[in-house]
Amino acid sequence: MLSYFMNRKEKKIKLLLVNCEKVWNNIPHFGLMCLGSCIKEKYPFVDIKIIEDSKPLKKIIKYHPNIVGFTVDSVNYDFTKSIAKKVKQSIKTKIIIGGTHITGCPDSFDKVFDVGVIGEGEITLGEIIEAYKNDKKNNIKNSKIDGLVYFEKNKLIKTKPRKLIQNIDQLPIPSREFVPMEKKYLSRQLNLYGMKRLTGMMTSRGCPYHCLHCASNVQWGSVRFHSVEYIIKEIDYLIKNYDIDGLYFFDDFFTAPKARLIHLANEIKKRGWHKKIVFSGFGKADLIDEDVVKALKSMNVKRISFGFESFSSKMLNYLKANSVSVEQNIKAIDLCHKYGIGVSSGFIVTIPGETIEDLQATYQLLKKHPIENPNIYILIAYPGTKIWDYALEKGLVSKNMNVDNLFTEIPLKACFEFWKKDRFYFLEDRVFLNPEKRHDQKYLSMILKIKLLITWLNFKFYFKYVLLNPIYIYKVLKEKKSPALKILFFGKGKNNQKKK
Ligand code: B12
Ligand code: SF4
Repeated sequence: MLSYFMNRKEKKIKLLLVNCEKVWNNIPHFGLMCLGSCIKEKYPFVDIKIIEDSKPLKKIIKYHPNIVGFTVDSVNYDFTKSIAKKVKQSIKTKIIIGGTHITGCPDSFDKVFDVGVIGEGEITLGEIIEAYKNDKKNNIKNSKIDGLVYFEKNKLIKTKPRKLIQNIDQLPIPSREFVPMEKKYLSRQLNLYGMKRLTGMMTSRGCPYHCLHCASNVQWGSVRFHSVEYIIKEIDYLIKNYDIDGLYFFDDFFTAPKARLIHLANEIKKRGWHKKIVFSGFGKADLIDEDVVKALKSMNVKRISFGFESFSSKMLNYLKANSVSVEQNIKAIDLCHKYGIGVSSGFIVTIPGETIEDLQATYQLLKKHPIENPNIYILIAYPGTKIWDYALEKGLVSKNMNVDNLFTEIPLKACFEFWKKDRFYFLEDRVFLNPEKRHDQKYLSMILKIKLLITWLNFKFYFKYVLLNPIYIYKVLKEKKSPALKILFFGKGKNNQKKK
């Protein structure tokens, strides 16, 4: 009898899903939770564990899984490769890679991984596990599995593209049981708008727009929505299990479709959740009107994030392929403010062809229409995007480059260093997509002027919340060696300090 149970135990496959996280984050990785939940539902013989850690090596080796699955955005690719190499040297295991980077740039696939998963991962990962289980040598390189990339005798093989899951309501609710919600994620809160237990979720996959810089539709191809019933089930699960009081919708634009939003707002009100939970999420300005903002207000949305990118029409039209205008963006700010909803947005600089006048337009309009939580980023070419193709053509990027430097932040320290040393030190190791302006001091100082305005607006917004939350300050200081903080303040993460 004992040997029967031991044999059964031996047959369990240990699957470890890893995010070598770089950004200090209070939201667990959705992709990994989706994969874990799906595999748990369909393959009870698999033991699943998720690790999110910027130093995951010891934990991986100690756990000694049969299969390790890394999730990788471009900024994590080089670091993850180095971890995978050490894992291979230490234990016998199969290593899979999935996520946005390998989906956008399968040609950068490295031999340290056994296979790469391109695109949506739930079904592909299931088939990999079956292949592992059924093959005597646990071979997972299998031409019959769609959506794979791997090396076979030094030749890079890409199998047929994986078809998208059409009805995403079929997927189980991403289970947070695999991650330390209480100990790690829910305890990293800033008490913003009084929220102490904030988390996130997604109500759709993909975006129908085709902005030149964005990797969203590289990843998803087409857009699919969860039904209101599914969303309500997930919120209910989060309230019952984690007593959340804040919820961020990470969809590319959760305010659409309008009918779904209004239906959702009504269901939330019916349950009284608008009195308990502060909501926020992403919107697209061309889809915002008075009805939408009223629905947002009624369900207790306190802040909406947009991608305004630039207040120069020329730059905006270029990046967003004419899908939204500066006027629509300003109108969205005014409408949100009219209903007491805060606005946050990213602004992008170093766009090809951008002039000092374009930057001035952003500076002036932002001063005139201040928003609560703006951010500024340098333009980055992510694999698979149109900007990537442009940069490839100009010889600014390549599939074998060190993608660790594809970081968008302009560190605060740059503002001080620039005046001190008269140079833009943090840009030295970045891809600069507006090369003519790389050494134009006036252009660069205009960027810093916008950065300072943005820092000031954020300071005004966050000050009261930070003051209210000394525990948060303590935690940030405790984690001050974390890669995320280094990137925000100094422009270099722990993971990308060692250059090749
Ligand atoms: C939410 C989000 C965040 C959140 C992450 C929250 C969290 N913990 O998950 C935050 C705000 C922290 C964030 C940060 C950043 N993000 Co972000 N983010 C997103 C967003 C909006 C959704 C991602 C998501 O959850 N998707 C849903 C899940 C289900 O999909 P998924 O994770 O891709 O996983 C699926 C597949 O990829 C695959 N898969 C993924 N991993 C694996 C692993 C294995 C083993 C297998 C088999 C399959 C597999 O299967 C999964 C299920 O189908 C996307 C845009 C988008 N719409 O996709 C950008 C996006 C992923 N982010 C992006 C970027 C650039 C960043 C930052 C670098 C931004 C910065 N400030 O510099 C940081 C880097 C974070 C890091 N890796 O350290 C880019 C990535 C481009 C690229 N090529 O790398 C995207 C695509 C945005 C864009 N418009 O271009 N982000
Ligand atoms: S930038 Fe926003 S609107 Fe444009 S494609 Fe990406 S997610 Fe969609």
